[in-house]
Amino acid sequence: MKPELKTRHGGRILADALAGHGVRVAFGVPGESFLPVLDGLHDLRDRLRFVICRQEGGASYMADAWAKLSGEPGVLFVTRGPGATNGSVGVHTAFQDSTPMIVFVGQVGSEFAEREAFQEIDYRRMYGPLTKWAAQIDRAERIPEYVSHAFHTATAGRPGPVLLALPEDMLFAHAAVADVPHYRTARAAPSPADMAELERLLAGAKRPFVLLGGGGWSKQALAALRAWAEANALPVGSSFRCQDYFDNRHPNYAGDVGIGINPKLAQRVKEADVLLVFGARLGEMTTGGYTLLEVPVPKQTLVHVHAGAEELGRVYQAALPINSGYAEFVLALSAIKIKNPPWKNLTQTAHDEYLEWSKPQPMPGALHYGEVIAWLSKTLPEDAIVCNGAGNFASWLHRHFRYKGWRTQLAPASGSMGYSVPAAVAAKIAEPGRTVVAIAGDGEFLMNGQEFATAMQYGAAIIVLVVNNGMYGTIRMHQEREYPGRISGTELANPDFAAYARAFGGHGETVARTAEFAPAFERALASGKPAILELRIDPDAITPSTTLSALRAAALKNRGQSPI
Ligand SMILES: Cc1ncc(C[n+]2csc(CCOP(=O)(O)OP(=O)(O)O)c2C)c(N)n1
Ligand SMILES: [Mg+2]
Repeated sequence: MKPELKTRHGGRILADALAGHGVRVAFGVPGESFLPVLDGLHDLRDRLRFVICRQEGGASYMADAWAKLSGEPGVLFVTRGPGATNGSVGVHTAFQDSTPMIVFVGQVGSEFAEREAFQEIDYRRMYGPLTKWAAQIDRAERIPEYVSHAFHTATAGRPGPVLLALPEDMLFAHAAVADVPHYRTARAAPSPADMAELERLLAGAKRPFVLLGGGGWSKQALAALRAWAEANALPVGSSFRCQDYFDNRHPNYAGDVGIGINPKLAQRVKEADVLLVFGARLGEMTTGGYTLLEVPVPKQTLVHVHAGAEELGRVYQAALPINSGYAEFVLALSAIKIKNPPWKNLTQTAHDEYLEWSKPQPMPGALHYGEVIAWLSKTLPEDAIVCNGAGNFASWLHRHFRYKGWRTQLAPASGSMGYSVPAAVAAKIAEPGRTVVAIAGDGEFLMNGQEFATAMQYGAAIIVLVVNNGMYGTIRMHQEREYPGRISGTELANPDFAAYARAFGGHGETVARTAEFAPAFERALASGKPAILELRIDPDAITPSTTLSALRAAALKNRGQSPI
């Protein structure tokens, strides 16, 4: 049967194309550059929700968080020039985090192209290094083809963002075109020879270690992986900000291989004889700055499984590189069972060491933030989603919170600030029945605190914890190590965060003592509104295990000076 040709303007063709690929939610900030798209979305408003944000940076993080949670590409609309520049932070995050995303950006009409017309940018050049593919649709009748190409590229191999620029005259133009069916992503699978070699390497191992991470996993694939790790008594670690890939309470869980790694775990990874890396890229944060594995040929026998062929051998030469999708890989893996593995006790020790490491340590001040995280870990429902961006406040969360299931963590492996609030808004819109908590620093929060208005607008009752130490603490920590006592560019004067919440119509409270936290959290939940709890912590408490004053004293001692 011949596909039906329908005459529509470009904006409607685009909206229909998105709906055809299963898009239910898009994020963005409107611009006059894409009015026909807004018009097309108006026709589809019962099927495709356009979530309007307050800043494109927030919108782009929402698209990333939505994609992480749903497994489908996040869709973002931004206007030309200023919208495109504001939105870049979430696109970079999606690139580093291997998150599928499709970005649509307005473009000047072709009649003005290349004059540096109002807000004109060449997006192919600007977004070239931040995307898997950046292109421009010049003819309305080719929209279905470009959009289909975009979905296939964003989801293929190592997932990532793609960008399509939309010249204004192209969107206004009418064309008679047919819609295309839903995209279908091809996945590589391991060969029987790959799997036989993996089995042989594992059978000869004494101290193997499994490291999980990367984009493109699913709940089902991880459940099968877990069953396999159990059957083979293997210790499993997660890469940076992928801590929800393996239930942290599971006796095989060994901890996260990221920033602030447990030194015993770092040693374990270094001393592993066979290192089974499934999905992680082995980036700077996961390799302790490329020290846990030697570049380019690691001492460990490296089995590196990745969905993107170009990631194999990028830094490390694996003894056995396998290019495969994870569902396909885990299916083949389940046939491998080592009898009486000699490493059983090591697996148990690894978990015991994780439990010991994740216990809160003493900390100065009346509000013990580590105890707060431990309380949340015990009290929140198992499927609660916890979102965070970059900052030292996150190290308590990563260390003391036990992530219990797939996609209970939304956090940027790109180490980007400002992610927590927009990610939480997107998560609550995606999954209104789940408890969603954003954990932010005082610096991190105000990078996208304006999206609290989006939470209000869509009734997304998130709970934001603002961990206030009055500074860009992470940078201050590095400063005290490198230039002790010379505070420069790291102090912050903050607003009353509880009053900020109330100004938007939300629930706001300030917490200054450990015992005040649980009742305040319960009140925030009971309010049914988006809420902010400001946690006033002692600024000296800079990480879960050290203080600023101790760092300064140590740095001065190293330089042969005494503390001032
Ligand atoms: C978008 C962005 N800008 C700057 C940085 C550099 N940076 C990393 S952490 C940090 C400070 C975070 O401050 P805050 O949120 O208050 O957390 P704290 O470290 O004080 O706990 C900065 C400026 C970054 N990672 N991302
Ligand atoms: Mg701070």
